[in-house]
Amino acid sequence: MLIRRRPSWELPESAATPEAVYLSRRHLLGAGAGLAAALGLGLPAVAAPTPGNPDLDPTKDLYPAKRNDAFTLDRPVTPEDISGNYNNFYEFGSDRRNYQVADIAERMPRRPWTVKIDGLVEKEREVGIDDIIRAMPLEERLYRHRCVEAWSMAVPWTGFPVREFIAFAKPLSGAKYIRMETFVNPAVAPAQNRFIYPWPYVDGVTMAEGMNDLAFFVTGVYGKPAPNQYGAPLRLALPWKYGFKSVKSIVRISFVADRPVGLWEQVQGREYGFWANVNPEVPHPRWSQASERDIGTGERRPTLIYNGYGEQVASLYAGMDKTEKLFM
Ligand SMILES: Nc1nc2c(c(=O)[nH]1)N[C@H]1C(S)=C(S)[C@@H](COP(=O)(O)O)O[C@H]1N2
Ligand SMILES: [Mo]
Repeated sequence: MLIRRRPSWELPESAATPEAVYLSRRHLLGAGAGLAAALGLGLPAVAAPTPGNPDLDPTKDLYPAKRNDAFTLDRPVTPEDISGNYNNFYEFGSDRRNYQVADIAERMPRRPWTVKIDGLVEKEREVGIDDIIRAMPLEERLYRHRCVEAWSMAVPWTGFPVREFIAFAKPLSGAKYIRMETFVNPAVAPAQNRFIYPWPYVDGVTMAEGMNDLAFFVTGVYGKPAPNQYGAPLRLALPWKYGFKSVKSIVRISFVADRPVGLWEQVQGREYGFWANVNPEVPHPRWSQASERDIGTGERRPTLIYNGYGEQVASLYAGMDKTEKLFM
């Protein structure tokens, strides 16, 4: 008999605001343009829909998905106009602190989009994203997100457990890791024209991590299909790890025998490793990880081991700290 204990991260959900009421600042700006046109200021009355407009998403009917109440927060949900305008998505530029990343990302077409499933699987195949999303049990989860740069947010993701995708992909027993890869399309992602990073963006997890209940594939946010800057149409959310592990806009998922080398590990292996579990006591070589700035409230708060999800994931790493750098 399995008795469900109340895990430590199920803290009282002090101020998780119903996200449906959030108004996107960028949409307000759009409304402003319409008003300007009505006043005869010569701007287009209706902005042409961009290829990345989530309102045109063919899976829109699946939202909002039912919230899974097992996942609660100890802090307010970050307003969409803040989390949606403070994005690390280096393919679209490295200045996350203005509207640039979101605006440039919105030019990326969301369809057609396929995901290649390959490596150690029963049958390699390339599947349309809608066929994946419609085969999966979508749910909403409130998750904390901790970037290695010492900022954090709390977001209502919609998606499905990685475990469900593993069952869909049918890996062979030799598969030990799941490697995930982002698109390469310099025509829409300007930074991919510059050879500063070894594109595509890659990262991965062990099979055991992927099977953990917390490992989540995201398709939506704030009760609707995710706008591109969040990593549409498919991204990872691994809330106990630093954010760079959560690969965005995935086009290829490979089941492999060898540990994949992530983009950040490849370019800066002394600072970023494979495990990247959140730990306030292990500083980044260039800054402390003891606390973080909540981009929603602006408050500084103490960082929690495994970002507060230790009860779910600590056992994955039992005894490994002797041989592995688990926290970088
Ligand atoms: N393809 C890709 N995925 C990525 C990144 C990126 O630059 N490219 N940045 C990572 C980092 S460092 C973080 S913190 C999160 C940011 O997700 P957010 O923009 O939704 O906050 O995405 C991660 N996934
Ligand atoms: Mo990050």
